[in-house]
Amino acid sequence: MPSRPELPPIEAEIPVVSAPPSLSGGLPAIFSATRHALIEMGPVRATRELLKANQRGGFDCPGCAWPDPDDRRELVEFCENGAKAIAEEATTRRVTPDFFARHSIAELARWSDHEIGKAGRLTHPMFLREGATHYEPVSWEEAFGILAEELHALPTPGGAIFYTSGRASNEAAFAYQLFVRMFGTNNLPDCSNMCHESSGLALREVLGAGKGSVTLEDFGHADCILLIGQNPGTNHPRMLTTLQAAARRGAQIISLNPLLETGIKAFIHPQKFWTWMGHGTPIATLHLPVRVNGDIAALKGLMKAMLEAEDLAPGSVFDHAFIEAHTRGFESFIEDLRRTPWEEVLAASGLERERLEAAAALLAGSKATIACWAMGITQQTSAVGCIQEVVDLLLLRGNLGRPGAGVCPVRGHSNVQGDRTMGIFERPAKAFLDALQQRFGFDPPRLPGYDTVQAIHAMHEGRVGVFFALGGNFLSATPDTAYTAEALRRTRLTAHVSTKLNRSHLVTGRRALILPCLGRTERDRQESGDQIVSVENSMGVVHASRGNLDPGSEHLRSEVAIVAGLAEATFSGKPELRSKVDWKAWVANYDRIRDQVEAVVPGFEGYNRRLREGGFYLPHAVRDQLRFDTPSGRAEFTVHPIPQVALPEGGLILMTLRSHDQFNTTIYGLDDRYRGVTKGRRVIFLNEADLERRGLLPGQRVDITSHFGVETRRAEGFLTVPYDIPEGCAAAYFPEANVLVPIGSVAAKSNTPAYKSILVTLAAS
Ligand SMILES: Nc1nc2c(c(=O)[nH]1)N[C@H]1C(S)=C(S)[C@@H](COP(=O)(O)OP(=O)(O)OC[C@H]3O[C@@H](n4cnc5c(=O)[nH]c(N)nc54)[C@H](O)[C@@H]3O)O[C@H]1N2
Ligand SMILES: Nc1nc2c(c(=O)[nH]1)N[C@H]1C(S)=C(S)[C@@H](COP(=O)(O)OP(=O)(O)OC[C@H]3O[C@@H](n4cnc5c(=O)[nH]c(N)nc54)[C@H](O)[C@@H]3O)O[C@H]1N2
Ligand SMILES: [Mo]
Repeated sequence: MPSRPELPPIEAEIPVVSAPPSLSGGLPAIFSATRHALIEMGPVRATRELLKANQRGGFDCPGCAWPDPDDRRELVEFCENGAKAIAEEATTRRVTPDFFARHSIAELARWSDHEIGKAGRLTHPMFLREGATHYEPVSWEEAFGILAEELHALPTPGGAIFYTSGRASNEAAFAYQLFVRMFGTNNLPDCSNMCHESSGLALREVLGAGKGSVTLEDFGHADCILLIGQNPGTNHPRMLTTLQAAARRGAQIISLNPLLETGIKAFIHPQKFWTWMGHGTPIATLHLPVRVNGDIAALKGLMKAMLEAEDLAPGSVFDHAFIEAHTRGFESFIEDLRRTPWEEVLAASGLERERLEAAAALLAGSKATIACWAMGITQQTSAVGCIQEVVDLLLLRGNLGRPGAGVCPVRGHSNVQGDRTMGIFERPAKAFLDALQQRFGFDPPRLPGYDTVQAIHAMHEGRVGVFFALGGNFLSATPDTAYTAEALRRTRLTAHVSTKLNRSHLVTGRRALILPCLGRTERDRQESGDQIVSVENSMGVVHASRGNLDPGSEHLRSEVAIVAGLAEATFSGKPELRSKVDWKAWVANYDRIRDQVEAVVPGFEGYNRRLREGGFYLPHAVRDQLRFDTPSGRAEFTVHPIPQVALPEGGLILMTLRSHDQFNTTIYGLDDRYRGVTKGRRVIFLNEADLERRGLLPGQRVDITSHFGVETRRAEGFLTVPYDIPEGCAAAYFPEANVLVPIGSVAAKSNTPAYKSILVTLAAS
């Protein structure tokens, strides 16, 4: 087989499969977290760091965007996966110039993602010359010079793309988008395009605000919590504490998910020692094992059952006063619901009517309901419509803008929400650009830029000279890995600001740069002293983060300093732009950046002061005032058809998901303890009936072919794992399965890759 450096190599070792456990947290969580930390950091550094995560005066945990309790005093806000994320960054291993001299990029590409990640922290800026086989060290000044040279060589500013991953701080993000817009483009794709784009867009359309409308406190008042397409045990472990408290209070929790994820089954808090041996608090009151992409049908089923109850006793289920006062489109919505046949609901959702009715009864009896969701529904072709159906469901009982009720898209990256607030967006609002123009005295570009998928197409078509990334692992996170690799190779220069080595450094433009930066855990010392940065969590709380560890190398620069260096080099021959911002002064003291944010972005009054006082909530019209900033001034009921899936002969619908031992493309280890798979990741989870039907055995290697129109894509050597998953559905891990995701298969409107609806067929390897 020809070598494909863009793909993770097929593992030699055979994964081991056992029954998934029924409990999450508890002793195994403590052991797993501590082991990772000790291996990566050594005992002293490990203990010091783990105790500082999410504590006042410490750093924001890079693990996820779940909020901390407002008083942030409880030591319990430590979690297994947060510990792994910290260990990954605070590792004592180093990727030095000597490492790059010893290993060619061709050799590194044959390493697994796990091995690449374990190599350690990057220490020096590195350069890959045209045609070279090895990276070599460069000075920061040379690196900025190369970037400026390539940027100046572009025919138009639109020939450059500036990607962002969601770990960048508010300060770095604000400086970065300003530089990019002064350079002359809105080509600011970000990881959000692949993540909660569908949520932001759906919520803006129907509620006028694209963010979640609940606070952590609301979970203390909810009667019912809907968890849709989310695996909190693995991806937002601290959320389990919140859910556990709600369950103990008697709140009902309904999970809508093809899988009954272990974290949802039950949870023993890893730090409440006295419950270690107990049975945990049962978390999912009711589990609805929906078919992949069956959520619109399921939601319609829930609402139909509520409508039938309402018809029997008018006024007993729907909140007519709320509907009358605050919404639009109720009648046509109800008409459509009546016309939707139960048979279609049941066939498309794969659920039994009784179960839907039982869940509907819980929803109808709940005085306050919160709906939470994540990638299970945002990465479907009909994601935007599906999220709007979730809103319909809440509107029926007035579940918005009051305690214990509202929408809760659970964000992933720890500052993905903040980056958007700071203007990392390819389609910025006019008001935001006007504010930039007024404050900085330049004409920001007004045409929309490329989102992530458009960026890949543009590179593929040869329209892009420079690809720059502030964090992330673009090659492995994006869909259609082989196509994206071709796209990146057609650029003149790829440059990555990174903490760790990843596959995107190995599949490059004609030339490539690695710019190593400080991580969250590290002290950021500048001219005016140690700096703090700030981040915004999933619930719109802005707070400070301060790293305390010695930097991994003396050559690392902060993201703010790297953006500033890039801006200075790029604008050095352009005094009219040069004079707009004193970049050096911004680096010397980040308070100055925050003063500018305060002047440009609404809600940041007294930014520096309030940050030091412990943080603050950004305003939210729905949450604070029950105000809907839609064109009609009302919340909109909307109608969305049940998606029709045309499976190929013998086909399955495949979702790609995260194991318990990874953070996106960073593979911590080869175990998915919660799903009973260890020592390997190249597996495909299937219903036993589907195995039998295809004459396949458990533990057999299969090749997967994905189908999109006439196009096919292939991934080889996946081990079959019989699993409790609805018939006709399958699951495999991200990023191994990304090569199967067709670049053209995206969500309507949000253009988010449909990572969770890949039509596939299987054949024995
Ligand atoms: N440890 C750890 N923490 C993380 C991350 C990580 O990789 N590791 N990643 C971070 C990021 S960036 C994000 S966005 C979040 C992601 O957090 P999640 O969204 O929880 O992540 P996924 O693993 O993609 O899981 C999606 C869930 O959706 C379900 N699902 C798939 N298809 C469907 C469907 O059609 N309908 C329904 N109802 N459910 C479906 C799957 O069974 C799975 O339980 O986590 C963040 N936190
Ligand atoms: N098939 C499939 N694909 C998916 C998904 C899926 O569910 N299925 N999920 C999608 C989602 S939700 C997301 S958010 C994207 C994630 O896409 P990305 O955000 O692009 O990917 P990550 O794997 O989080 O990026 C990891 C890299 O970030 C760098 N890094 C870590 N910390 C820092 C830091 O502090 N600063 C800087 N500058 N760099 C740092 C390290 O070098 C590390 O290698 O992937 C998407 N891709
Ligand atoms: Mo994400």
